[in-house]
Amino acid sequence: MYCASVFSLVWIFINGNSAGEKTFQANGSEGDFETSKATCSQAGGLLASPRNSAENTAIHQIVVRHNKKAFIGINDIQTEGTFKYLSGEAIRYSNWAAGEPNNGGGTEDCVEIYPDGRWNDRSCNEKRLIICEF
Ligand code: 291
Ligand code: CA
Repeated sequence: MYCASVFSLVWIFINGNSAGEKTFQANGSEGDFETSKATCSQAGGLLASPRNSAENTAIHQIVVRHNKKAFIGINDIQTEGTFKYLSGEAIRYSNWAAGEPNNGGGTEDCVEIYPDGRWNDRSCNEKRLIICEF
């Protein structure tokens, strides 16, 4: 195995941004929901989409490291109150903050993850840390 791959695996292990088959990465850049989705897709990945608590924890750690909230690949753009992955599949795992989702102002269809790992529905037009999964 090449040195770079070994270092990458060590880095992922130390920083804990891997869960199961997935690795999660951020480079500090920010964007609204559409920009975040496009950025990850251009990089050959997907906007980070936690499907269980291990994945959520890995994403949470990146949010803490950068001290910036991030969008996740979950929204209720299509049907208010029904949160789905980018694939269109309905979510089964969630980690909402108390009182969320509340569709504040009637315009909150995207989901941000807070520095405590909990989720809040929020306007898709906010700019957030871009975290991709590969
Ligand atoms: C409150 C809560 C959240 C909501 C958020 C936004 C703020 O959190 O009601 O559910 O998503 O407000 O409505 O939007 C703007 N424009 O400030 C405040 C943050 C901790
Ligand atoms: Ca909200």
